Amino acid sequence: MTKFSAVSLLKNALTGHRNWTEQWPDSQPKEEYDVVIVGAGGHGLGAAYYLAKEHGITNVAVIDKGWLGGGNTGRNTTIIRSNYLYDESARLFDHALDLWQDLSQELNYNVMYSNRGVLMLAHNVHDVQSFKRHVHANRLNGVDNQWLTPEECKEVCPPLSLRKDARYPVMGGALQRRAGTARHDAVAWGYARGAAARGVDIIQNCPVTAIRRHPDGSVAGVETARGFIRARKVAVSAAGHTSVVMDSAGVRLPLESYPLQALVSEPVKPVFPCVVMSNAVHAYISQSDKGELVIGSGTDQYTSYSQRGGLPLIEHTVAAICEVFPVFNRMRMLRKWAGIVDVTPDRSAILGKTPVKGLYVNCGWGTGGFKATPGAAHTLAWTVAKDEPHPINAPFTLERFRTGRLIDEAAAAAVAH
Ligand code: FAD
Ligand code: PYC
Repeated sequence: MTKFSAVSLLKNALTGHRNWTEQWPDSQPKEEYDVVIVGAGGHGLGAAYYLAKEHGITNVAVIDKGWLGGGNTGRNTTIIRSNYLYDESARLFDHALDLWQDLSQELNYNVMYSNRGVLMLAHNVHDVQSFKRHVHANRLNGVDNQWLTPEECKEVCPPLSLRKDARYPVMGGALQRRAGTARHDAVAWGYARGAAARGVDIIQNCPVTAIRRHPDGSVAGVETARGFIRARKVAVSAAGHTSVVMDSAGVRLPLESYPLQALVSEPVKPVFPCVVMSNAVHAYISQSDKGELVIGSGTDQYTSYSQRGGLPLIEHTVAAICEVFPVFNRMRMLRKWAGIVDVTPDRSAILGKTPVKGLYVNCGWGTGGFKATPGAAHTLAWTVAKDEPHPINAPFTLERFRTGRLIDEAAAAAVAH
């Protein structure tokens, strides 16, 4: 694997970029692996990377029904933050935020992490009270977050309108300065490259059709479009399709799958210096390095696997954005898309062991799992390697829906559920 450095970039620039070697091979499945991971999104690829790097487990395959990073990893609006309410979430998302800081160096791959700050706007008294509660809870957990007046919000984000007669007047905001964005594809590619360099097979265009179990109940392997693959351990990290895959192993998950949409505008010069989110209006916005405004919407009202999403939601989002940022009124939108997000009843992830020996699951990230990618992957790898919970993922069990020990982040979520 070529190491990226100033020297290698210069050398390849001088030869017209014709001599770069492939970043990961297109592997064919072997008959047997120690670990099979279903889903080559950031979470699955990251788990393979940490399994190889930190636990020395390299006889691993990551299998995807499509191309790697083509699921929600490549469809999200890349917002990274750790300002969740509950202690369990704060630990998990702040662990991820710590890993984001050095991820480019760790992977020798520029994931373009940019800690430009995430500002969550309050538009009503409930928002003000709820966000102030978050600020206090975050600070108790050592997570940076601060309350800003409307005028301070405008200083952070000059395009913001402070019109008092607006349908959604700005009454203040919570700013996490360490939060920001990263380049989503690069995260998948960086982990894929790092995992493949350590011997992991990445198998694309190969749907997993079922999980098979031994007569004693333990996991035996996966049926795929290219035949049966034996595995001592299987980890499922298939986002909106996780419940279907897990159902084939006889494990029912409390998940509902919805389309979540996003859209981008035509590119313009840098005008938007941070990320702004608004729970009340179900809209969030940042500007990509290419100059496009990246705008996120809410989830559809109905469960679906359509990967399109309804137009009325987009219209509502754009109307809200235009009211909060009238300066964008005349911008043209270029394209919209959706991803299928996996939503749990308490809007927190399920990450760890399952009742089936040798079967692990990482799902329920709903509208907010991109930011968790390094943290989820890192702790999932630990759990698969040691067959025990990591102290950080330990509360995120499937069991909690039976015992009632929920981690109820619904109110803290960024978008409509
Ligand atoms: P994915 O990247 O979806 O990977 C799962 C993979 O499993 C897919 O590649 C899929 O092809 C594969 N798969 C499925 N079924 C099978 C099968 N049977 N066999 C083989 N492979 C299979 N989160 C944030 O933190 N911040 C945001 O700003 C944000 N914005 C979002 C905006 C949108 C529009 C969407 C859709 C999501 C957003 N999210 C956001 C959520 C975030 O994208 C996801 O939680 C996260 O990317 C999940 O990563 P993953 O690796 O688990 O899943
Ligand atoms: O979780 O921060 C988030 C988020 C933003 C957009 C979608 N999810």
